[in-house]
Amino acid sequence: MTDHQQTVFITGATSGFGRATAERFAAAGWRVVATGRRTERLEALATRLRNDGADIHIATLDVRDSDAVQKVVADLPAAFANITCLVNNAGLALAPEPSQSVDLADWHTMIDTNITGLVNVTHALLPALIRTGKGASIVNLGSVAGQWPYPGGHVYGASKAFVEQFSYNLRCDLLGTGVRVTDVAPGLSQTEFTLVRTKGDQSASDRLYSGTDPLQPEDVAAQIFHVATLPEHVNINRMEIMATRQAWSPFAIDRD
Ligand code: NDP
Ligand code: 8X3
Repeated sequence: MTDHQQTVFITGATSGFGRATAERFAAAGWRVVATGRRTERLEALATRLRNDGADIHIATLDVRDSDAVQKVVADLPAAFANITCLVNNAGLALAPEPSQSVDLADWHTMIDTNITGLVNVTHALLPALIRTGKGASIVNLGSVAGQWPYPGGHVYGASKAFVEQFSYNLRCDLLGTGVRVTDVAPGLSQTEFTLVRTKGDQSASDRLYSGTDPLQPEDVAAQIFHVATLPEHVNINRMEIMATRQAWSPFAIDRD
């Protein structure tokens, strides 16, 4: 199969990693299915990529709605129905405050999006991916937060730990089908992530990314493209990516 016949299905393609991933695969001649909730952003992306000669199909989609997910998959135009790569990217963090101060609705939104949404899309696309077989892949966006605890990480980090273990368990079940699964786990990355997490606090977002060199969406998109285009006998199980200027801190200790 040559590159230009391959199709990538991306969730959360309206911003950040998802949008950069759509651009990266389109530039390589892949057909792109770009989904997300903000239709006007999908339309702008489609116009831009089509002007560059790409084949792109857009669908407004909230991954939390399993009926809508199934309908988007069932309604894929024939040219976009043979999926080679699923990028489960849609996700968010909310409520950076400690667990004891969090609004329960924010925990539910993260679970519904990062866990339920991701399994909704995976379940709907597994038949197509298995039909593709060798060379197919599922790339799930985990996070350093799935492995490394930090204050205010609570349900967000736990949801990304789910993504990691679900990825490994999928690998077990998909053994023999040719379908690969990777948990791509970035650290500090400059996207709309912090704006969403702080519910629109642009200055908090600017503060987090200023004076350092965070990962950019294109850096992560390049690695997603890399794992999806490795030789078909190669599976990267987990890829953790950090900015060079990010590392770990010592344990916190409560003292008298
Ligand atoms: P952005 O906020 O820039 O992008 C998030 C994307 O997810 C948007 O396109 C948004 O689209 C989409 N999304 C959110 N909720 C839903 C939903 N219910 N249904 C469909 N789409 C949804 O953040 P990032 O690009 O940074 O985040 C992408 C992924 O990477 C997330 O899973 C995040 O947890 C993960 N990540 C981010 C890191 C970072 O530091 N930035 C580091 C590690 C992982 P729309 O609102 O239009 O639906
Ligand atoms: C996003 C990176 O460090 O804010 O997943 O959890 S972090």
